[in-house]
Amino acid sequence: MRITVCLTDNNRPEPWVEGLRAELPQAVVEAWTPGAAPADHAVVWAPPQQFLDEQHQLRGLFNIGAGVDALLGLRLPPRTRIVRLDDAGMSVQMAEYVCHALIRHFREFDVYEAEAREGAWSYRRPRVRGNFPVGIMGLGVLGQRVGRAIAQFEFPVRGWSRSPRQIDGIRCFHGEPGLAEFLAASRVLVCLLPLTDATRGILRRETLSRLNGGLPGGYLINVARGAHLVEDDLIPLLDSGQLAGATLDVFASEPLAPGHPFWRHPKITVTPHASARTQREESVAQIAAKIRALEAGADFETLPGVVDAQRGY
Ligand code: NDP
Ligand code: OXD
Repeated sequence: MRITVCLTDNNRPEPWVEGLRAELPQAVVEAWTPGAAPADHAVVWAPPQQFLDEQHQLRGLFNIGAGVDALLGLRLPPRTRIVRLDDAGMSVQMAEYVCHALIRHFREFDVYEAEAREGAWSYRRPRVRGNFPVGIMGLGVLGQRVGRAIAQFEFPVRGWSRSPRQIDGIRCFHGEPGLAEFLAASRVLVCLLPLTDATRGILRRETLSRLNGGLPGGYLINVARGAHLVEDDLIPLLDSGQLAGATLDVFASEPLAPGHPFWRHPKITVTPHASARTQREESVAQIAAKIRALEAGADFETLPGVVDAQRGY
């Protein structure tokens, strides 16, 4: 069995090659170079089209992230199946990030930080958490973990998915018909959707204005993909007060350009696509276990994280 590793965006292939060699000693594992021998499986992040054109015999294309939008934009060999990371240490990080952003906003720690810098000793009036229902778009591996973490802080939690879901502690909505009600019932909106044709641009003036029953004071946390947000719609909503603020980890173009208005807007907090980083050791172990199962005769459909290319996630 041959495994090739092709990573872009500053991800070094060497540690992945070493890790996979240690986990799968019977396999030939190499970093991809143009013209390399065809492999049975590949471990990738945003590979170039040339890679897929050359590697026409691939069975498994193992993505070292959860989102596969970059892969679905490419022409894949006909029998290749995409397998994404299934949590692999990301959901707990996502829960930390979202809880931090939510609590920082709810408890007004950003205001305290600014006042402390001025040497000001002043209290904010306590807010009522029942008035801050949190809506999570996407109730998959990450969305459910985030929902559980938020519920521990006793915020009301709502969730929205494509198909109906029943999850303890989360009031669930689904599909297009459930979207308006979900948004109206949420004040803080967390986006944890995959980027697909159906979800691109879903965070826009019309949807964001529905938060909090249409009243001012909604808050956006986008940790999914930049293209979920119509960037030009956000600043007018913040400047008019319809939205109280936004924490953004992902952007239409990354890295965020130096002059982009999001950097300096007082109601926007920017982080550099850092909410949930791939944990290499855990991910190598997960991918190796899936390759072992396939080589032992398992069907792709039995593996967690196999992508349905039609659905787009
Ligand atoms: P999952 O595939 O486990 O979950 C996706 C969820 O989105 C499901 O609940 C699904 O609904 C729902 N969904 C998909 N399409 C629609 C739609 N059209 N309408 C309503 N709901 C929809 O994904 P993960 O939780 O593992 O990851 C989510 C995303 O998070 C990734 O795709 C990636 O883009 C992003 N991410 C960002 C990171 C970062 O560092 N910023 C790190 C990791 C991931 P259903 O339950 O019905 O299938
Ligand atoms: C992912 C990411 O999809 O890091 O895993 O964005």
